[in-house]
Amino acid sequence: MKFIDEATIYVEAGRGGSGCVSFRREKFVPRGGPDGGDGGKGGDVIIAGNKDLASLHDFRYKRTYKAENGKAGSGRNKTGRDGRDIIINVPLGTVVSDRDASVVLFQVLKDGQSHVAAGGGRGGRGNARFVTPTHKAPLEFDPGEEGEKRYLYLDLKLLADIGLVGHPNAGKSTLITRLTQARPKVGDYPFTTLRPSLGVLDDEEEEKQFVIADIPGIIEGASQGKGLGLAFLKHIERTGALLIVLDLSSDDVKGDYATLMNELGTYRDSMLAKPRLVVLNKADLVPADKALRSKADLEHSGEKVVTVSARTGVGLDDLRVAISGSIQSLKQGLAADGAAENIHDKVL
Ligand SMILES: Nc1nc2c(ncn2[C@@H]2O[C@H](COP(=O)(O)OP(=O)(O)OP(=O)(O)O)[C@@H](O)[C@H]2O)c(=O)[nH]1
Ligand SMILES: [Mg+2]
Repeated sequence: MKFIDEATIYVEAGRGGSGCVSFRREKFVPRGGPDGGDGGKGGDVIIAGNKDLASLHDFRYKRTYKAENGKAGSGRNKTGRDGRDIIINVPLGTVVSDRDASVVLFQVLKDGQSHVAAGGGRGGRGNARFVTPTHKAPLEFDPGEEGEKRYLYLDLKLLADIGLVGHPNAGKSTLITRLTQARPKVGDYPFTTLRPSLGVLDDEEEEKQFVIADIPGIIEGASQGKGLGLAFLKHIERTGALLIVLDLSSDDVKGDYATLMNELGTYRDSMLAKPRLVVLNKADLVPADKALRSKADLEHSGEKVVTVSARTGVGLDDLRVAISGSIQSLKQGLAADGAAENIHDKVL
């Protein structure tokens, strides 16, 4: 099944109920005072975060959402019932914009967080409201107000603390299976991963958890649309840190690194500003001196480097420690900035 992370929907709030024109009828009172009630408010269209959703797949089939209209008022000053709201559930990380995606309206980051995407119209006033000392039997009333209607563009950007980036086949998915309980497909061919997935890394010492995102591999020219392009990078756009995964058995590890950095920077400068850790993977396939040389090269470029074999497990403990260290310092940096504690709040 294709992973759906974009959708355009149409939402329409309910219109307000009409006000009522009515006069009291009582025995022996041929024409009582006005008693037409107000109309009820139209229902709102509400967008709410739901942690159990993982994609925008549902929106392929249902694209129009209408809330109920308010009911008309009635005699005896009875106000019409409000229209029922409609709640649209979206996965956490959904960014909601106007139709052409030019203005971000809000983003949904927490379970249960809700926003009114289209407000219901006000109910109209009944004739009882139009009474004045000189106008005792009004026939006026307001029709209900129109509900808001608009197109919305939904863009899912997964929420994770750490993003894995690397060329296809570098071992990103193997790595996430070793660090977390996530089980993405692993294959000895490029572009095994076709959709992003998330895993949770338990940091037992700090009693914290980090969410790691695995995305499809990136190749040279990805910014021009080669391979799967850079579209999946949006899922790690909001992560606090990156793990750059390189294959030690490649002929040109440093060149691979340069290509990746170039593609990341082309996508967005901010990708290169994130704290990162370089993971040299597949150490089991190369002689120790080659691994050491690659490590020294990259350290020379100012990188923090950890050498591992996702297959044999060598170096994974060091990697866990390094991850937890870099995330801790990131969190401290954010706290010092007076920013929110949770790095999920550091968005856009
Ligand atoms: N020898 C060895 N093979 C590895 C290691 N890590 C991963 N592999 C193998 O490398 C191949 C690619 O692994 P994946 O984890 O699918 O690579 P990926 O980076 O997720 O690839 P894409 O999803 O295509 O981008 C698989 O055959 C893995 O078994 C390692 O440390 N040593
Ligand atoms: Mg993969």
